[in-house]
Amino acid sequence: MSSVEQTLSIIKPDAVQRNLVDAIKSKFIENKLNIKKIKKIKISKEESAEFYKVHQTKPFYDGLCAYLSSGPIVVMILEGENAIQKNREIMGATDPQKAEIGTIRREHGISIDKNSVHGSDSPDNAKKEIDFFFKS
Ligand code: IDP
Ligand code: MG
Repeated sequence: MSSVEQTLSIIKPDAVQRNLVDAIKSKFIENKLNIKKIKKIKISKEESAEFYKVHQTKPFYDGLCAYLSSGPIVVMILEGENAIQKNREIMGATDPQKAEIGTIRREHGISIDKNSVHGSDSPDNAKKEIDFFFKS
């Protein structure tokens, strides 16, 4: 059965700064995730805090919000079969050291906080996160 989904991907500041945007986009395209929309933006600390609100009780929340708003990011809508789960697999585990070989985080991530990419983790969050960045 076919289940074409959309998910939100973010290339985080560490990866944009290191010129990894094209390498990361290629990973998605190779894995049959189509880039439906893409834009490079810089968000405010307040927008970052709103985006990561689900993590507000975590000890790393303040650092996380400061980090995502620290420099330009690239946000994308990815579309394809099982796009949400597939993107999570292509990204790899949150901690680059624990991510499988060949994943974006294993190849490019610097640390658990500077782990190069974000990807929605469920259909509900994918919809919310796509609306957050692309609702006109
Ligand atoms: P995910 O990005 O793999 O979905 P989440 O648990 O949703 O991981 O965490 C969101 C982001 O918060 C991670 O991508 C990472 O940048 C950061 N993060 C998660 N756990 C830690 C931690 O223990 N220390 C510092 N940053 C963390
Ligand atoms: Mg998450």
